[in-house]
Amino acid sequence: MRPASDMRERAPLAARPSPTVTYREPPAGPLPSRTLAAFGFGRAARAIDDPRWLGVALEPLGEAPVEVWTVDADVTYGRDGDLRWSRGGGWLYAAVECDEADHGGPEGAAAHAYRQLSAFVSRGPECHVQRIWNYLGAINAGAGDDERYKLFCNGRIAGMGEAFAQGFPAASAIGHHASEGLLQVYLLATDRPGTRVENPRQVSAWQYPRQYGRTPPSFARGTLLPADDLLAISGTAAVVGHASAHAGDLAAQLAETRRNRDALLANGGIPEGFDARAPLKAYVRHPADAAEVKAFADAHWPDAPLVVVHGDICREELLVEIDGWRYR
Ligand code: 3EB
Repeated sequence: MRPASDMRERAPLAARPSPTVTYREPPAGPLPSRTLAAFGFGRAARAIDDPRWLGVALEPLGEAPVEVWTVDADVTYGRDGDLRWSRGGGWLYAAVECDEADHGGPEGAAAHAYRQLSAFVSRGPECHVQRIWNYLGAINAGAGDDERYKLFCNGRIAGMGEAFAQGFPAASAIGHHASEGLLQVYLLATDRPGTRVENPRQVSAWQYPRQYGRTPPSFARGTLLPADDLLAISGTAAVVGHASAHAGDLAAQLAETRRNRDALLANGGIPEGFDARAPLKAYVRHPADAAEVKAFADAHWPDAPLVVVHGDICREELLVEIDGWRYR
């Protein structure tokens, strides 16, 4: 329950505009004061000693820009154990990086990361988590309920706690090829609730049947941010109903993914298509497929900035997943 005073304060205030998300040349100097977070991709990315910087453990396939989140306010930031945070203009970025070896494996590490993030988010005004990213190694290793992704899902729900009691955020969960025990989780939260958007073509992930693991994945297909100006789009793949479609067929998976993305926009009341302000990220299981993925994106979303990275999708038969943002 939120205290009544909070409700009174919130009602007359308009939600503040969403951060801008852009792909840019790597910054030459320190991060600007209105940068909420900045992400480099892969081993070659320059490390910046700033809590707002995260070196994402996914190798770029082709161009390697830096992803920058900018808010319309000065940003404060700091560290708290293995958590890093920044806040400004009603927005909060928080990230945890940890080693599974310190937490007994993928389940314990996910529980640890989510507990840290939940506790931190619950302490401040920006307590509404809108979007979260998860990168773990060897995501498809292990059989049946012991597949590492499924263990991650068990730990994620265990650690979520109160901060996620109002519903799950939009999310991506991707396998990296850096050191196997590394878990990276980072989020965007804000001081007003957003609106979850599901996809009528897909069973909501938290309602997936038992065959996908003991714990259904805890994410929403998308979140419309509080100012109603931006849809955060979860990792989207060729899942129809709850089943994977077109196992092993990249072209068909891409077409199905596009239908899913279009259906999500339509259901969220967002104009169709992905324009120059709609940064997209494609996670590709086989680096040799990157060119076809890029050609598909160029054909259908020619204006949308695209980063392609080497990342494994959480179901072994899926070859590609695409997430991103769509400003109204
Ligand atoms: C799917 O639709 C594909 O576990 O957080 C997509 C986005 C997927 C997020 C997650 C998983 C997650 O089920 C997989």
